[in-house]
Amino acid sequence: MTDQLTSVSKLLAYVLRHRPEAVGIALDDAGWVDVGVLLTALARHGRTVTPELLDRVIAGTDKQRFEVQDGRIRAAQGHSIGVDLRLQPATPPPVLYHGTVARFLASIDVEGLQPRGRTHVHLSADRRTAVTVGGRRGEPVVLTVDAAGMHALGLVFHRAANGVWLTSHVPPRWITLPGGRTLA
Ligand code: HQG
Repeated sequence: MTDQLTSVSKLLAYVLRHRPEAVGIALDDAGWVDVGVLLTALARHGRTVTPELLDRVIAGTDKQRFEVQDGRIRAAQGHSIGVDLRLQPATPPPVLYHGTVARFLASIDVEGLQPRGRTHVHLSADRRTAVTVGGRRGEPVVLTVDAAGMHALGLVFHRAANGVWLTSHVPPRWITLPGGRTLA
């Protein structure tokens, strides 16, 4: 992505996941806002984004962070504000991955994976994505999650429109460290 696309993508992620009020808009309870309302609000705050640029950001990000439907836009996942994306519960692949860093492991060992600042724990079906996610914070450590075991026990998973897997908490017993050690 070009610097311009990345910068607009980050701005949209901030507004649509975390702080719509920063540009004076409100999201509906499923996280949507009218595209025209969003662009007008951004322009009013000195961040003009043309419809053409918006289209390029939506199409061109490394992962499909934004969904557009019927003239409305929302972030596909990653929210810290309480939206209900109305995703159906889904059967996850047997194994999912979570990228983190070594300094969080002692706490994860005790608490499992917590959503922290977001509404859900984020998991990926492929290890490579988890390497990238963990790598945002330092040397990545990829945890393996026994999603089949969790699902069999009735713990609920959702798959966001961009393929990211979401769940509310991963207790330690379902987590395996890179060397094969199981937590808890
Ligand atoms: C860690 C990005 C201590 C967790 C990515 C992570 C992703 C704990 C951090 C998406 C913990 C939360 C989400 C515990 C979890 N004790 N640390 N009990 N439980 N953690 O950013 O998964 O590029 O909220 O390991 O690509 O890193 O923005 O979650 O390190 O898909 O589109 O607490 O954000 O997407 O950090 O990333 P985050 P994440 P975008």
